[in-house]
Amino acid sequence: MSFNFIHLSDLHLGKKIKSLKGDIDRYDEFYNTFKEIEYIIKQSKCEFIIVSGDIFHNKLPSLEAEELFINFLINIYELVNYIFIISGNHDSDLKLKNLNTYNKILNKFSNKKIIIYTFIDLEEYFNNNSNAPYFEFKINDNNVLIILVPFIEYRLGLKFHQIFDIEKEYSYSKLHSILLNKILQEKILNKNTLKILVMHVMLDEVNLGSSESPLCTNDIYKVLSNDIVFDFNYIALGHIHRYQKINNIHYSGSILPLDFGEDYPHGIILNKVDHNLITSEFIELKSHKRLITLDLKKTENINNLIKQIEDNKNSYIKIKIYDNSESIDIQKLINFENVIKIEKFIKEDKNLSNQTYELENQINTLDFSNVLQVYEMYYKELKISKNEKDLEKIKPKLKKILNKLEELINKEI
Ligand SMILES: [Mn+2]
Repeated sequence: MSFNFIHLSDLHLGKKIKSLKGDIDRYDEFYNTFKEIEYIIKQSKCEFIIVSGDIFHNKLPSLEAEELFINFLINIYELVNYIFIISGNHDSDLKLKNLNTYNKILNKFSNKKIIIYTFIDLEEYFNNNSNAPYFEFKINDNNVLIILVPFIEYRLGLKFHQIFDIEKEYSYSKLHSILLNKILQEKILNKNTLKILVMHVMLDEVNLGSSESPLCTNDIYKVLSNDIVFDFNYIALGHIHRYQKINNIHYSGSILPLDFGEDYPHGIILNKVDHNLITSEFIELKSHKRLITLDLKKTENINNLIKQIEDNKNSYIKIKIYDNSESIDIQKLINFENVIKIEKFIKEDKNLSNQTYELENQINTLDFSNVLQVYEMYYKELKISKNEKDLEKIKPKLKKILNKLEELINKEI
């Protein structure tokens, strides 16, 4: 007997786009995207759904964001038997646990289940042996085992070093491997069991999607695929916003583009299981707007640029212009409703590479009142410094950021 399940991730409900016309709320796009997903769930007759983290963009989501998610759960509740959810780096564990209240109410009327697993549960499991991170159930004659490992903040991961009495120098990646070993130890794995692992991590070989939090895509957070593979039939990952598949490891990506770096297909993964053989299909979601970047260097002249703005009425547009570009009537560009961002690049040092040039411009226009933005710059800087030789030239600016950062932190404390 065969059955289906769906894997989705990185919803980031409540994420807004900053624009020169104010913050753009994307409630309608999220709403329509959920309608699309609900339709796919209904059509494909799924047994269960996996959501691998980052439900809400903010730790304190707005009422609208919460309403979107609760309505989604209610709408799919009768269509599937189980909904598995883990927390991602953007989620507040307590906020997600609160959703269990709705679950309890819904459970009164049926025996379907929503299982929400956060770091709090994982800690409890290893401390008190309660709240196990695995769930076993039967679908017809098939045994299914789901293992849920929520996002572990680096600093909090150190707690497990004490619990297991493992050496301090164990890496974040090794820690995941040890956790999985401990969890799997308790299971007698039957050959006929379909084994699925759900996690919110950055693998060493991924292709980043652009708007993942820079704090959590730092090298220390890298997990080696060899450390987590074991013999799972399907590994359902979240955290990276670009859909990708490495053997049996799947990132479904974010359900819609979250910033201008994410102009690529977004969707969910529909899986058909037949005798423990899984066939996966990426289904693209289309009810969101695209976030398009138009670069005057590429469009060559202003007339082409304007034509492209007009041709893409239903997209959000960012325009890149340069100090050496022909004199441009910026107000005329801003008047187009779909133009929401204009970036002007000023090249101070002609020998800088384009990447460093962009970075330098970002530093020049940086608003130091925003501590988080300062952090982001710092980490972006770290990433670029590895493959760029001209770091020396922007080091004074980096120093400026660090000084400012120190100043801000002192003020905050
Ligand atoms: Mn995410």
